[in-house]
Amino acid sequence: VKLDAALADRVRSGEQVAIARMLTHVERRTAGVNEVLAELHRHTGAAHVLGVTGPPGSGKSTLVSALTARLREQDRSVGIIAVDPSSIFSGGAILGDRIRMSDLSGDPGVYIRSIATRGALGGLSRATLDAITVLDAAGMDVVVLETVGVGQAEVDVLSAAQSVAVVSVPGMGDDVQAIKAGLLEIADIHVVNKADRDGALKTVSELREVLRLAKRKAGQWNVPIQLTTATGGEGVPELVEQFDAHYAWMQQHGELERRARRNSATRIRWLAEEMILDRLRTGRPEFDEAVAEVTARRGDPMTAARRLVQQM
Ligand SMILES: Nc1nc2c(ncn2[C@@H]2O[C@H](COP(=O)(O)OP(=O)(O)OP(=O)(O)O)[C@@H](O)[C@H]2O)c(=O)[nH]1
Ligand SMILES: [Mg+2]
Repeated sequence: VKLDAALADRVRSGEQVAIARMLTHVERRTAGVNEVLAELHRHTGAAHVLGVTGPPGSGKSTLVSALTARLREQDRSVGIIAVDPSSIFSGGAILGDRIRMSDLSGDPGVYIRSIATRGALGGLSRATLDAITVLDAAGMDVVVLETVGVGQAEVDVLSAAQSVAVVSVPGMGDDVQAIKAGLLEIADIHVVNKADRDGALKTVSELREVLRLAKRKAGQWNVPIQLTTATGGEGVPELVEQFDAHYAWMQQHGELERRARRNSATRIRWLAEEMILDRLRTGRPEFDEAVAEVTARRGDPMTAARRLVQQM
């Protein structure tokens, strides 16, 4: 597949076929994809980017599906990126299948894409961030990122989200899983899903206690705890309201701008790191030469490193 020059415009007009093609280019790193992404980047920033994370099987995909249905009732378009259908392990259905089975299938206001990790974590982060760019530029009102909350790369990638919901479920041991997984700091909203099960209120009070101990500073966002039953949709309209309230709060308090800057910094840093590491590979003549030099004591590591960095 080759990249055609009109692709950026077609993505921007929200054409599903163009979005799909562009995301394939993003995953395959087709030659010329960076130029199209650069063009698209200028037209981003309007979408509200949500992150939904939590332990495997906690109901993230079911929740995202219910959330999407609610947003569609409000006539908002939704782009969904599911990072790694890890459901093979938890027995949950792959998000795409879930949506395909639901009323949302064939809805032109919904676009869904799964990105497989394939063990390449750097690649995962980049493809995911670029996918957000594509869906944002395509005019999606809301972009939802579903990632399982295990592994640093999955957590890192959530820094691209503006509002992160961390999903917990009742009865999975003594401690709230979100705390164990180190997801507490990134939660803008806590969701206790499977509220139809015993122990949901106990999980809520455990979370409340943890949040109390974390001692919110004056002027900080007050992290809410939302009970949901994703399978029946209970609590989902309220969750949408929480996301909207968080967005409004960020706008009013300069937090949206602060997160945008953080996101830009992260993206530049990740890309630059990738480029630098690529230059410092065995097989690169200037790198091999430096290695030979230092090994033969004709040069020292610091001088060699400085020279290589300056050459970049
Ligand atoms: N009882 C109950 N079951 C639920 C609820 N939400 C989801 N489930 C079930 O929990 C199982 C896992 O749901 P998924 O939505 O696939 O969970 P997930 O977190 O996306 O799973 P992974 O992507 O594999 O990590 C499925 O069998 C769902 O039907 C709920 O609110 N109540
Ligand atoms: Mg899932």
